[in-house]
Formats: sequence, C-alpha cells, structure tokens
Amino acid sequence: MDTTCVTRRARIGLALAIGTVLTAVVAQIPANATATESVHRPAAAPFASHPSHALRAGDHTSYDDTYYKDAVGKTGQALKDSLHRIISTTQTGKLTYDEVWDALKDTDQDPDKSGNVILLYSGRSASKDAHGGGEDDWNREHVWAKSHGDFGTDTGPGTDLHHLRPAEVSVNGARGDKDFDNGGEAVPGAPGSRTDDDSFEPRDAVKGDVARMILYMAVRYDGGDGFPDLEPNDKVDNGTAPHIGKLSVLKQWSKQDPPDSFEKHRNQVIFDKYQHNRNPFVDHPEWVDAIW
Ligand SMILES: [Ca+2]
Ligand SMILES: [Ca+2]
Repeated sequence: MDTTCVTRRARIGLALAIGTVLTAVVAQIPANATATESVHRPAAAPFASHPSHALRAGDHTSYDDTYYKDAVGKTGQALKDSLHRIISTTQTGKLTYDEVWDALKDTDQDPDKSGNVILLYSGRSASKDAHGGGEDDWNREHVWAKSHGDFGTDTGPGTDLHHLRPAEVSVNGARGDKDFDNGGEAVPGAPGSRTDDDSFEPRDAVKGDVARMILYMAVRYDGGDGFPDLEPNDKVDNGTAPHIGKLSVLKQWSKQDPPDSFEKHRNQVIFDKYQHNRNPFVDHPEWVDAIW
C-alpha cells in the first residue's frame, strides 16, 4: 500500500472538511450579526420615535430642540396655538377617574417619605392610603374647578393629572369651586391659605403651581375633544362658565413662586409615565407673560 498516497488523500479530505465547516460558519455570521445589531442599536431609533423621552429631566435646552421645537421663538396667540398642538398631540396617555388615585400617589409622593403624598393647600404629608371621604382624608382636588365648564370626571379635563392634586377633604370643601384671588379669612387646616365668599388664595409655596396649572388647562383645552374651551379671565364670579380668574393675580403668583423641584418632578412623572405631555409653563414660566 502506498502510505504516502493515503496520507495525502487524508490531508485533502481534512482540508475539504475544514473548508466546508468554515464556509458554513462564515455564512451564518452576517445574519446573526445583523439581528444582534438591530436589537442593541440605542441611538437613532428611540430618539426618532420618542425624541423627548431620550432627554433628561429638567433639561430645558434639549426640550426646546425637540418637544418645544415648533413653539420656540413664537409669542402671543401663535405661541398659545403652537403649545396647544404640542401638548394635545403628545398626550397619548389619558386616565380614567379611578386611575387618578394611584397616579397621584406617584406624582405627589413626599420626597422624604415614600409612603406619603404632599397635600396641595396644607402642605401636610399624609399617608397614601388615607384617601376617602373623612374630613382629614385626602381626595382628588380639581384645581381648575370642574364646574367651570361643567366637564365632570369623564376621561378628559376632569382626569388630567396636570391640574389634579391631593388635598384634604375639608380644605377641598373650603375651596369649593371658587375662583382664585388674594384675601379673605384664614382656612382651618391650611396655614397661609385664605378664602372669602367668592375666592380662594392658596399658601405662598403653591401660588405659582396653581397659576401654572390653570394656564396649562387654558392652553390644553380649546374646544376640541367634545370639551369646552377653557380660558382664564379677570373675574371672580365665573360660576359654571368655562373661565377661571383672576388672571392678573395668577400672573403675579406665577412670578412670585417659580417652579421648584417638586413641581418639576411631577411634570416629569406625568410626562414619562402617564400622559406623555408636559406643562409648558413649568418648563418655561416666561411663556405666561408671552401669551397673556
Ligand atoms: Ca411652588
Ligand atoms: Ca382654551
């Protein structure tokens, strides 16, 4: 037997076998690589579909380049119309009135005590579980009183987290559906708040919050969606008309109480987790004067 010939034949066979295996492996690499790459490609795709979600909380400059791109540089009615389009079309999350309970436990959580929420008019930290109908319980305060336009609690303005806050049942009752203005008697259980027959004045620390919530509602609701066109005016006797005053006082309150970390945080939580739209006046308080 020619052993040289056998050895050569074996080598050729081995080489062919290795070549076949390599070809098969190489043939599979591009397919696998492409699949892996498309799954782990973070930069372009999410930024294109959800531009604002890729940004950090409180990064105003970046929101100007993305979320507020069409509004930046405008003033007056043009700014208001542009913001209306932005905050309406991006509101892809809309809650039921029942879902508002759990959302408020998140948006208004006490930063120092995770089992509690901060109540709007009193500033008191109360257990998240202490909501209901008792005097000291908290409930869902509509800062834009829902009788002003009579929009009720169907999904819409009545369930919009940007103007809903936890408040004591008793203090919520004292506020009722009054317009906002300075002056009156002290409100029991809500230090710094005052009220008289036709108006309510919240404590200093949330005066600006109240103003920016009212003005958000005015921009967000312009008569579409089957809901009334909400607008502020300079009166205190608005009753069931779709107006809330006093605009001149709200403008002053917005200036004297600029957005703090709590207010900015809740805007971000609503944006990230619930409604996916923002309160423009929390991001840009100067747009209050630019519009009104
Ligand atoms: Ca404030
Ligand atoms: Ca409006």
